[in-house]
Amino acid sequence: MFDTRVCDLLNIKYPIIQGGMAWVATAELAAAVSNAGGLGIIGAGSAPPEFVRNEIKKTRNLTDRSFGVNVYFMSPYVDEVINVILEEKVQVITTGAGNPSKYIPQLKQSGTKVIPVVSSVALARRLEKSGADALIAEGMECGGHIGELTTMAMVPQIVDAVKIPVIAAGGIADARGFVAALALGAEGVQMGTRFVCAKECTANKNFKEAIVKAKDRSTVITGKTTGHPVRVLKNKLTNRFEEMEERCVSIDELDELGSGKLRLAVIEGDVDNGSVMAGQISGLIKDIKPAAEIIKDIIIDAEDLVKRLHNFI
Ligand code: TUI
Repeated sequence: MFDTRVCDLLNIKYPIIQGGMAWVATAELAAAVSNAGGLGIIGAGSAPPEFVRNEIKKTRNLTDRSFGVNVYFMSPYVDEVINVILEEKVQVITTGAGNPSKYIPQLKQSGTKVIPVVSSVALARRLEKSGADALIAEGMECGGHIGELTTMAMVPQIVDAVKIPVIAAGGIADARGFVAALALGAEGVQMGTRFVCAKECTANKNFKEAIVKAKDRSTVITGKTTGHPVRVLKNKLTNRFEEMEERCVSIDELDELGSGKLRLAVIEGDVDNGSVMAGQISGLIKDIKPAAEIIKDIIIDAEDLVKRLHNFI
């Protein structure tokens, strides 16, 4: 059950991919997800290339299975990180916050599958033409950088617009979201916030507990005025951000306020003054459990759910 083209493409048992979150998605988390039958992803974020190479080596020591690296296109090290991925022959790359088209031919030539994150039909079409192997359609329910469309509205439109497999992301944390994504035509899901609350995730426990404590309306979008909207949990930092955005301060001042704040929350555990990037589904997450349990629960519950849905016929 749930054996889709995504499983064949990525050589994985279950079509469940872990989001490649900057600072959060380290070797430990990526290996745990891959060992559990999903696809673990190392988040390169804005880290220098040697850091990324080291995480790849650490992951290889922890798992024999396929894993990937997420490249954040606003990083100052994009070219260097892509070179590391080529040299290390990483099986899969996912990309975010930019268009990876110019790198696709060389990545594919070296055997790396390329799965860009998109948030519109137009970009999905362009990247299919550029040779992407699959796409992650990420709705604005997700944490971190967001587009404008919701998962529910965007996924079926992208599924109809392209032939390559589509993976749904944004607002998914359990079997109900997984089955809903498949009903929309997706052939897999990517989850970020759910895997932050995996036992193996090395993020500070304050960061994980902030997600467990969050409710349905706990997230806000900051940075609408800077052109880089980001979904985070409401806290002192977001209040300060809102107050500065209302005063129409310069983009430089807002960028200055945001600088280093993701690290502050994830590594230092300062969830009051740091940027706690998390999705709207935070309110559904009530526990911290091993990645293998997260995946197993989704698959078992999804099999049950599909049977129950069948009874409607
Ligand atoms: O990348 C994400 N989400 C992220 S990255 C991130 S790291 C960060 N660190 C510090 C401050 C702020 C962020 C946090 N969250 N999602 C994937 C995604 N990419 N969604 C949408 C896009 C996207 C956006 C624009 C893809 C392509 C694009 O441009 C296309 C073009 O043609 O340039």
